[in-house]
Amino acid sequence: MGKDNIEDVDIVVIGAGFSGMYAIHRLRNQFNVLCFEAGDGVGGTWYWNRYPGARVDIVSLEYSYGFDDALQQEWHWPEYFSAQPELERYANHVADRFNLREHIRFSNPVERLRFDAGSNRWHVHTARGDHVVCRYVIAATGSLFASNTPDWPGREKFKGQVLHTTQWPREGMDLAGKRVGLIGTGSTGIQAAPIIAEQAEHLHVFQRTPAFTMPSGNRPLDAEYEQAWKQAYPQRRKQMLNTWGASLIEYPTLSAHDCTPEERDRILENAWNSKNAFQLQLAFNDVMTDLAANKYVVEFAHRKIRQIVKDPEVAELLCPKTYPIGGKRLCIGNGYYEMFNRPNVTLVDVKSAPIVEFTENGLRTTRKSYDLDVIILATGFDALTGALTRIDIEGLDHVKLADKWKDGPTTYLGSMVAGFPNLFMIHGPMTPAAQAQMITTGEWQVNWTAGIIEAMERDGCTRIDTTQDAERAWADEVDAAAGATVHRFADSWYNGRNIDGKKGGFMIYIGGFPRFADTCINAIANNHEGFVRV
Ligand code: N01
Repeated sequence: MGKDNIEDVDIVVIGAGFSGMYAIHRLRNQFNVLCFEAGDGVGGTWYWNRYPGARVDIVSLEYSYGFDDALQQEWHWPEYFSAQPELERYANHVADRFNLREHIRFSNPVERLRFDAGSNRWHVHTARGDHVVCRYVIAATGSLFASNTPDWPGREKFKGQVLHTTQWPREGMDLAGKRVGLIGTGSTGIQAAPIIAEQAEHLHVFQRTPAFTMPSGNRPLDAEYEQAWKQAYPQRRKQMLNTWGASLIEYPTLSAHDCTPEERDRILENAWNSKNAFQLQLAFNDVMTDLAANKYVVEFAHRKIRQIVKDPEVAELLCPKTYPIGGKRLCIGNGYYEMFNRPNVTLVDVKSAPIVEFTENGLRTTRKSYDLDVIILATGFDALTGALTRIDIEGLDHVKLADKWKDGPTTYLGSMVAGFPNLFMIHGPMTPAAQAQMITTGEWQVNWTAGIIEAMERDGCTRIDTTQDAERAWADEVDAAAGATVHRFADSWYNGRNIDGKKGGFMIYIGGFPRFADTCINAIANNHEGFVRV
C-alpha cells in the first residue's frame, strides 16, 4: 500500500472469467497479480448467464482448460454439452484447486483506468473505491459481457418485472401461472423459450429476425468417448489449436455443388440429426463462402421448420429469409420449433409491427398491446467493445478509448490499441473470439501475452505500445478474411449492426486460429514487429 492508500502491484487482471482466471494462474508466480471482478463469483459468461436452458454448444471435453493435465484427467463432464450450472461448478473447482480467490476482489468492477506516461503505470479505480497502480493491465473482460437493453420508453410504468437474461436470479424464478414476454430470438432466447413455455401460463415470443436453429444433440457423456479423449488429451489439445476453430469437429471437404440433389439431401438430413452442434453449417465446405451452396442449406432448414411447426403462418414467420445460414451465429435449440405447437405459446412479429413502449400492463407494439407479468430481454450484447468502452479508459494524451473507437474498434492482433500502452486484451475485438473455442484459445492468448510481459522484464523495457500503421494492417487482414464469407450479408453482433448506431466493420478475425496464432508468434519473433517498446 503506497501513499493515499494507493496499492502498487505488477499486473491488474480485469475479469475472473475463464481467461482471467488462467491469467492469474499463469502469471502469479513471477508477478504480483490482482484481479477485479464485477460479479460475486468466478466464471464470467458462465456466472452471468444463468437463464433457464443456458448450455454450451461445444463438447465439454474440448471446452475446458488444458493447462493442467491432472485437472483434465480428473474432471468428469456428465454431458457432451454442459449446462450453465456444471460450467460454473467447474470454474469454482478451478478457483479453489489453484487458490485463485486470494488474488480476486469480487463485486468490485473496474470503473476507470488512466495511464500515467511519466511512470509508465496504469491507475486503476474500482466501484468500491480501490485505487491501484500497476505496470500492466490484462483486460479479460469477455466478448459478451455488456448487455444490450433497448430503451423503449415507459419502463417505470410497467407493474411487472423486467430483466435481461444476464440478470437471472441465482435462486431461479417461479414463472408458474405467469404471462411471460420474451424479446429476442438469438442463441439465448432460443435456449430459454422452450423451458419457460413449460412453466408459464402463456409465453409470447417477440421476434424481430428469425434465427436458423438446429437440434443440440446433447446427451450423457459416453464413457468410451471420455476415455479416448483422456488417453490422448495433450495431443488432442495441440491438434485443436491447428484447426480453424480450435475444435476437433469435422471440417467438411465436399462442395455442395459436387453431389446430386439426393446426396445433398441425405448429407443435410444426417447433419440435422447428427449429434454435433453446427453440423448444418459444416455440411459442405462452401456453405460459408458461396451463396448458391448456402441456399441449398437454407432451403433444407426451411423445409424442416415447415415440417415441425403445424401452423403454416407461424412456420413462415420462423423461416429466416433475409440472410444466409451461418451469416449470424447458428443457434442450437432444444425443442424450439416444436414449442410453437403448444397452445400457450404465441409468436409475435415485431419486424412488421415494432415494440413502441412499455405500458402499465405489458408492452405495446405498433399493432397491439400485450398484457404480461414478466418481460425477459434476450436482446443480446454490445459485443466485443462494450465491456471496455463502458470503462472510462484514458491512454496517452488523455485520449479515451471510447472516443478512439467511436467509428469502430482498432487493434493490433486484437491484443493492443495504439496509445494505450501496457494494456492487453484477451479475446479482444479482432481476435478469433467466439469463432474459435474460447477456453483453449483464451489460454493460448494468455500464454502469448505472458510471453510479451516476460520479454519486457528480461529486456529491461517499461512501456510497450502498438502503432496506427500496425492497427491498419491488421484491420485489412480482418476485413479480407470476413469479406470472403457470407457474414457480410447479415447484421449481427459480429459486425455491431445488432446495436443501433454502433459503427465499425466485422469485429472478429475469421482467417482461422492457426493463421492468427502464427501471425502473433511471428510478430514477436520478428523483433516485436508492430509493437514499440521502450
Ligand atoms: O444475442 P443475439 P444472444 N427489438 O444478439 C433481438 C453466445 N451464446 O444473447 O436479430 C426486438 O444473438 C435480436 O433481433 P435482431 C453466442 O455466441 C451462446 O441470443 O437483431 N428485438 C435477436 O433476436 C450468441 O451469438 C450460447 O433483429 C431485438 C436477439 O434480440 C451470443 O451469445 C447461448 C431488439 C439478440 O440475439 C449472443 O446471443 C447463448 C429490439 N430492439 C448465447 N434488440 C451457446 O453456447 C435486439 N433484439 C449455445
